Amino acid sequence: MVHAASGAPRTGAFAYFDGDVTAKATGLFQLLREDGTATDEPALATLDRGLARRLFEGMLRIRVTDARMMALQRQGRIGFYGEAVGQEAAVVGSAAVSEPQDWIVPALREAGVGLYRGMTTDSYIAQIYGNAADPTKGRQMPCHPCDREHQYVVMSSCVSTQIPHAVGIAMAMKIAGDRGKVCFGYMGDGGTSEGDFHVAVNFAGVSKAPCVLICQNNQWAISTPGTLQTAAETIALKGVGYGVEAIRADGNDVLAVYHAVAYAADKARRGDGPTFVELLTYRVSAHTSSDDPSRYRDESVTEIWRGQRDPIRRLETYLVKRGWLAAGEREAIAEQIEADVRDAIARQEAIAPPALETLIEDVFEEPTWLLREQLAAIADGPRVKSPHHR
Ligand SMILES: Cc1ncc(C[n+]2csc(CCOP(=O)(O)OP(=O)(O)O)c2C)c(N)n1
Ligand SMILES: [Mg+2]
Repeated sequence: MVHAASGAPRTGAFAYFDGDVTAKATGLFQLLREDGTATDEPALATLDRGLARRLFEGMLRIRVTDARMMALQRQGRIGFYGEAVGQEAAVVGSAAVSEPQDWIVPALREAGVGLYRGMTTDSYIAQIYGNAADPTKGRQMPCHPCDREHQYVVMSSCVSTQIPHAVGIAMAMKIAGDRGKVCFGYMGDGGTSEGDFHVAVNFAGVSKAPCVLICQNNQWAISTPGTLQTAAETIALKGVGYGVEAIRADGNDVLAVYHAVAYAADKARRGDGPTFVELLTYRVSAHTSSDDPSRYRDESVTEIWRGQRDPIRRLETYLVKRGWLAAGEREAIAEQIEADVRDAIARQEAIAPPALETLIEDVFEEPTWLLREQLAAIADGPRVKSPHHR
């Protein structure tokens, strides 16, 4: 919407996309400064109010849901959780670009993309509990959600194995002549050190696959800091090495994320090939509920990202100044989300685990005698009942 018509040079902040290949991969595209002021007011003149509010609501949904899920984990009601606190702009800004016909191949922190596309809170929570309403029948770890209807593929626990899948899906779309569809593949900074990343980006470039590969550079891979992850000046430059255009943007500026990813997705929809987008952000949370980052990093740095660099507050300040968000409205939206999440938890906690027979389903059309015999043996044996399933 704010991009110049095809062929015409872009102006103002958007001229970033017409810059030199290296400049785009080493600079930092930004539309909102840390204090919520616009880097280029005219560039935001045509910003859609509804979109801006959806981005805000989407970020708050992740923030509120994550907080509730972490509380459940600490109470022993779910086994495991990984938050995306501080990374909401990267998640939601990119999700908002995707269209229903697109495919999403996420990494660890993108459950919010699924939720933004329409995965219900109930389905998300059912998958965390692994109950009878869980579409994967309790066979996944918590925090590995999927949503077939919204073309949101389950995340891969093995770092970066999903990137060849994302590129492969895009290559298949191209072979099938599916113009206008994009596959979004996500990864973390640590993911870019894996062989699979390099194989995938290479093939994306060679095949001109209609994909947008998005790296959430949150500067940590569990306890490995960015400085020990790569000697490259930026992660985006790794795309340039494979002939894939790379864009580096401020991952805590949701408007910058949205426009950088929109630029990349428009290009893929036109048939002009892949883009690698590096979104600079910070993992404000622990790696997961099993981690204690105070043992390996200076948490005073984390506090800077949690406070003055918070992506939600940045957009909030801008929206309030533009008259698009009333004072106190944030609290009202957050309360509504909180109520939705609490209701969904109550519903899902009341649902029993998947039926025992589901253990032997989906492998053979007709379960073999051996599986049937094993099931009978389990059914006769003692069963441990979860205290949370009534
Ligand atoms: C192939 C593989 N190696 C190691 C691990 C253990 N592991 C899980 S997440 C992770 C770090 C991932 O870091 P990054 O890609 O930056 O993503 P982030 O967690 O920061 O979102 C590691 C090493 C794994 N799951 N798979
Ligand atoms: Mg990381």
